Amino acid sequence: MKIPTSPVAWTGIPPLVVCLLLLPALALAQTPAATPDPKPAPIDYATVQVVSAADSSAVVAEKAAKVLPRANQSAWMRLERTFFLHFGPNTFRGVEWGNGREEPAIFNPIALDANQWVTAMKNAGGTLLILVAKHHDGLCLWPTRYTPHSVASSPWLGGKGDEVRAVADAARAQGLKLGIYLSPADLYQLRTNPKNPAGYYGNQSPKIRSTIPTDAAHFQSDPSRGRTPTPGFAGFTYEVDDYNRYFLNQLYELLTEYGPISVVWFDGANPDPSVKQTYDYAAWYDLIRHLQPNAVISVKGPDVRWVGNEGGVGRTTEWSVIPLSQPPDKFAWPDLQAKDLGGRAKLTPGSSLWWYPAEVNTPILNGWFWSADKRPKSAATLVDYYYASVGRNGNMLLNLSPDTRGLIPDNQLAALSQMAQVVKDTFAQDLAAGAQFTADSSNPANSPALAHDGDLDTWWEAASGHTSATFTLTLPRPATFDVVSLQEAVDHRSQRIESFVIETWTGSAWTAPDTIDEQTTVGHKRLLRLTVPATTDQVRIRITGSRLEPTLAEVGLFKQSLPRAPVISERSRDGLMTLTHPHDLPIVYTLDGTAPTAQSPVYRSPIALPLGGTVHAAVLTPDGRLGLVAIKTVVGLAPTGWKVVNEAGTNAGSTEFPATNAIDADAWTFWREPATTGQAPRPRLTIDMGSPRRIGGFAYLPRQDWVFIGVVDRYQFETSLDGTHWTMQVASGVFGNIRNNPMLQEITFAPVEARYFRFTAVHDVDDNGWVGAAEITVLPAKPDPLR
Ligand code: FUL
Repeated sequence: MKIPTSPVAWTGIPPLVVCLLLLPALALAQTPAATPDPKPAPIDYATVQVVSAADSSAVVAEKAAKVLPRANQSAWMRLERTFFLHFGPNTFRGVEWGNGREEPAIFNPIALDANQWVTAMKNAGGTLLILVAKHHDGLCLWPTRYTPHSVASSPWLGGKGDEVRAVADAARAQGLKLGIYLSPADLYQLRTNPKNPAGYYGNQSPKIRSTIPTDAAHFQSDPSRGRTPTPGFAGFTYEVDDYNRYFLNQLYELLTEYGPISVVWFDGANPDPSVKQTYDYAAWYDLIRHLQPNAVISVKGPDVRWVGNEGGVGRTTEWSVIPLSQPPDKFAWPDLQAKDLGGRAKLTPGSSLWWYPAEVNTPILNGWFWSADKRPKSAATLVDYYYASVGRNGNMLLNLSPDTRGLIPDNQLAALSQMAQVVKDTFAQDLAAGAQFTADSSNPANSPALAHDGDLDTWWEAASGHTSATFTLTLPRPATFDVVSLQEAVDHRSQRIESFVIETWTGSAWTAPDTIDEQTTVGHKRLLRLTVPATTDQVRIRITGSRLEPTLAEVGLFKQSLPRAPVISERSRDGLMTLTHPHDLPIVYTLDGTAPTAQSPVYRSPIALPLGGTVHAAVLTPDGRLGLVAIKTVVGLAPTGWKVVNEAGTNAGSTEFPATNAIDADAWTFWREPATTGQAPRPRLTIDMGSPRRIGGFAYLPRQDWVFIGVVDRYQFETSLDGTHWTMQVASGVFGNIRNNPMLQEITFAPVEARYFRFTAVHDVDDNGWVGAAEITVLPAKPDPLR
């Protein structure tokens, strides 16, 4: 709770802060009278609008179409391509989540080079870098005054290193903005951490008047004793408990000692929810608004919304105007994962309409922290990710992972720079340049030409009263394109377009070419790829549904610089994979890990990979060029001829989510059983592989539909040669971060001969009452070099 006095010495609150502090007042101003006025007051543009039961559907639509972004959000949306960087103790332990018991000594990068990180991002078109300053393990990567558990206690640079400083300096030098990730969950500070018995997290300390920044020497004894604030910044007073005071002091250090901070990213994840700790978000937000008023507060905060998955895919219909079930100052910013977040059906009475744009975060590896066995995604996947984030009205937040040297390895850099080159080449030439722009109706001040002047603050707008429109581009000569770029004037007119159709002129008729995505929302930016390129001299955008007069701030036509990658199928139960491409061009491929060339074998029939492996594939164009390379790695043995010999669980034998789904080589079907707790035996699957195999690990794939009912986060794994005598291979393991990133989990152990294996589901994420698996397989043992 903030003590209701203003900061100790704060001057010059910028208009944005005033606007946020006045949110409740704004909300009230929007509540209509109980008896509908025959001539309702005009609806003004505002940063929040409240839907009332008396509103007609037209009024609701108008309110939604008059919600504007705040200034910090407008600046953030224009950044589009942003980067994350995860590096810390987890990198050195090869895990996704730490436990808070790590010794700082583990953090010892011998070649950490923040310039290399920033250069990689800058070269890839990056505009901003969000640095993990403290992950859930609690080790602070800057020399904080408030705990010895920081880089100051590590051997890195003799304890003199400051990763945040190194990154802030490099970012500033290269013109990249800086954001900070500070994990609210802190396992080092956890009250139950044997390594830190005096931990603050969940220690049930009373809320007391605390000055921020607190004098570190009096942090516990008299927190009202502040230390001298950083020059240029004020001090603050809040009534908070020990952990919140600790957190506020950390925020204070990060927000006052490293220059401008553009993003503060609060993660909702918590690896150990058994210890309860309340986060004083109101105080945190207040501190941020005062110290860095231009920053956005992301994810667990009011400015930027987590898109709802870590897989790099935004919704094909992505609204930035989101109905909150409570006023913004009461809303708890939960994860919003439903398919439709802002469609008309969601704009129900009582909801507060709020600008809350999506951020699509995904790691370049199959995990956030580097480890030797994690593979970078292919450039083709990263290009798809660009279209599925920036191209779907969201910002892209791509994570890079330095290795234990403190350098981003070459394989990540290669995928990244190829992706950036493809995007750069594709958007280098706008084929709409020189076109004539017309519309069937226009507001006099918003002519069609304004949709192609390179300025997002000028726009075409349909004439008053029109909610559909046809906007036509007449090109000086026929052009071949396969990407249409649309942008609405969101900063001035909110997000309005609900549906549209792209059409091309064949010379005698209009046709609608096939696009990869549906044609619904636009927002800040929409990039639509055509399935195959179109050649024409006239293109029109037929806007078929809009909440108020539609706008277009910019329109462009582009040709992808490289043909799309072929699609590599999943591996069948028989261990076979197929390659397809809509263009019917020849596909070349390799299986030895190298990139294909024009001389590589041409694909003619399914490829066998029964022991797992990696397929690289690309189309060959008639002029001998290679398209984007698809890369797919399949892990473990194909389950050919495998049988479920036992399913232990209360639903055993059920045909709804049968056990065979876990060994059917189909990632989209899954096995499911009720979870058990306490002393009850845990659900377990026993599989017979038919013959003995030498194995060195197992892999677990949770269900892939981003529903978490039935996802296991703790397991046991055992093997047997005869199905009677069992050897425990992994006593009890945890799939770290599976809740947020439900990807394939690979667990290795010392090689063993086995014909049978059994998987026990010890615990389910979120305690939601179900366990299950989309697939379970075993990893063949690596060849023993001594044999
Ligand atoms: C998740 C965390 O648990 C991951 O480790 C990672 O930091 C990701 C960005 O957010 O919630």
